[in-house]
Amino acid sequence: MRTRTGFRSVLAAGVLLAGTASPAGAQSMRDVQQAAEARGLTTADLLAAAKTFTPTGMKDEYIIFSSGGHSGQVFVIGVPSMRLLRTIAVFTPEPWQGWGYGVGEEILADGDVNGQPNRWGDTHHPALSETNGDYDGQFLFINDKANARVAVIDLRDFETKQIVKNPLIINDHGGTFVTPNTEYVIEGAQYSTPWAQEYAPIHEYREKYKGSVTMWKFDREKGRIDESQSFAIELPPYWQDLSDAGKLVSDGYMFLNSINTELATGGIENKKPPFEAGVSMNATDYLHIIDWHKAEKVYKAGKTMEVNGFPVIPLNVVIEEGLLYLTPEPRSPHGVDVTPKGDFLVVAGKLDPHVTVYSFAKIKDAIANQTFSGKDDFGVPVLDFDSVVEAQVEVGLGPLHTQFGPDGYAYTSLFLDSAVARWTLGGPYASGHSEPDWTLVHKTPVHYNVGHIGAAEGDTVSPDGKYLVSYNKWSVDRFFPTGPLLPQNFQLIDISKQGSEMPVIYDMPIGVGEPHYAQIIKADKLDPWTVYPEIGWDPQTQAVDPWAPRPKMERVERKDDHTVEVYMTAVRSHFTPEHVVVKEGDKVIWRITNIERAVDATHGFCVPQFDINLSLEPGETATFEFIADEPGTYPYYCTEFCSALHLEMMGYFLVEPRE
Ligand code: CUK
Ligand code: CUA
Repeated sequence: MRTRTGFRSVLAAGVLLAGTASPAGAQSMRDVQQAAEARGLTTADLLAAAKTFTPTGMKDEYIIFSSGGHSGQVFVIGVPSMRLLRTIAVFTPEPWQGWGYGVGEEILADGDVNGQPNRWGDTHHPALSETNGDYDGQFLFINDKANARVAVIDLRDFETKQIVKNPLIINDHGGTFVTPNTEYVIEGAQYSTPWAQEYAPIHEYREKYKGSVTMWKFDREKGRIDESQSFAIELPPYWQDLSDAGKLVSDGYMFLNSINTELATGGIENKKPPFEAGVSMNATDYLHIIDWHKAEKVYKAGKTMEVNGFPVIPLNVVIEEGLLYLTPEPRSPHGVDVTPKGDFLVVAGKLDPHVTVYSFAKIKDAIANQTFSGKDDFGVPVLDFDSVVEAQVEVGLGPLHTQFGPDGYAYTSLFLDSAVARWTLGGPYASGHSEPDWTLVHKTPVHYNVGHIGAAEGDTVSPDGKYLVSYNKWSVDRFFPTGPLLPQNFQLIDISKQGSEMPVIYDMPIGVGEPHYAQIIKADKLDPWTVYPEIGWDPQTQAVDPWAPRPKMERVERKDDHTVEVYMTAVRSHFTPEHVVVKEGDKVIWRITNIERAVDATHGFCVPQFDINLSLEPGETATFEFIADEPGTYPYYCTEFCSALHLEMMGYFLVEPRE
């Protein structure tokens, strides 16, 4: 709340500073004072502005890659300015980038679901590629929860290169996450269904419905997921949820939390417990502990079954080979996050005010000594809870997700409290901070209902601290009300100081999607191209296209009675050729190269009626095809205001009627 004290403290600070400055300095201090007073700003506000205001030309220190929720896209945001720099079109066509209107259609079509186009996605968990457990800035992966798809984005040009549809499952949620050297992109399932979209009545849930996690092999050389080297692991029909890969001491393992170990099947309309009650009936669900190094060996030894053409390690083999152990997780668990050294796993129970911290060393001991409290209904050994838990830390209501700082602090989002908790990790982390081990240190209120949080490099082996972003679900009263649909609110929190100083320093309304997780990478780890490496570059293959039109080779070429090829170049401020004449019903194969080498000299290209709309970045070549089935006279033109004579950058596409 703003009070008059705020104004007075601005005045006091101003007077203090003015007293020590030169006359010109004193005048500008008075200007600052006046401007602050006129807008009702406190000294805390001025300090926050000084930490975040980014004058023209100054670059951001960190870059956020945020999921876009059911917008199906990824957002790129600078920190600390909190400016939206770009959207990356992924599962959803996007006209500004020319994604899905002549270009990108084949990649989008690879994500078709049994031949049915689904031109949107529900993106939740972006994962940056890692080398030795640290972001390397090369690739970004993201899931689509709605249709269990995974996309690969190349960070040289921030464009989607591949979409793979999981052949086994309908939804995913426990992904994407990568192993420490990006050997695999992990995709945990969510709502159990029979394999491969088969029908089975709900009363056959226990027998026919499946849980799973899919290990997509990543080929870094090719920059693509290699489906032929990928496999899945069958799990009990729980709803596997968020997952994380082990690192350093826990490398070779992965951890998935789960809900609905009750096997609830809903049916409120038939007086059955509704899902929300049925799924939270038990006091605990199961953390899944999976040895993926061993699973990879089992897969390579061929101990798999084929489901819909995809290799799956069946649950009986999973158990026999000791690939999977469970251990209880309290009260509707949501996140599981591995600490930077890989030695602890933090699980938050949405209905438990504590986070539960598991020790990886204790888990290994319990597995070696078979310290089981029993088996689950499907025969999977359950590690004794007390034998593997290191600590339970009371943090507040509705804990969801945890991130880490460099100084032994952990941060947990509190959905119900609308706050971010700072607490201390124990053991080897104790030296980094002055508080006792495993203690809540501070809570910063956020606005409102935080889901995920992201700290700078906060889930790597070496977190940076400094900044944390609270990805809040609701903004309520924070911004001008844009009708009943309000933006979400990303709040930047300064975590550079220890103890209880952890202020919110910026609010960013995010009115383009409903993000879930986001990762924050140091900007200098990214090295994107400013123009494509050579003229005639095809971003879909990341290589020069031998067919790319070049200057002096522009032409319209009739191949046969029903096929015409167009070779076109674009440069400020003309397309060559400027007349393209075809006959009604012709198949038109149109190639176009932007031959510019200047940074940011992007040309757009559209052909009305035929739904063609491209963005051609400097050096880029694109090929699209369509049937000229509507005779007429169509101006094609450049859609990017590229030059003083941009409006003249056009031509006529003439479709002659056939007799
Ligand atoms: S989930 Cu959205 S707040 Cu999909 Cu990662 Cu937890
Ligand atoms: Cu090219 Cu406008």
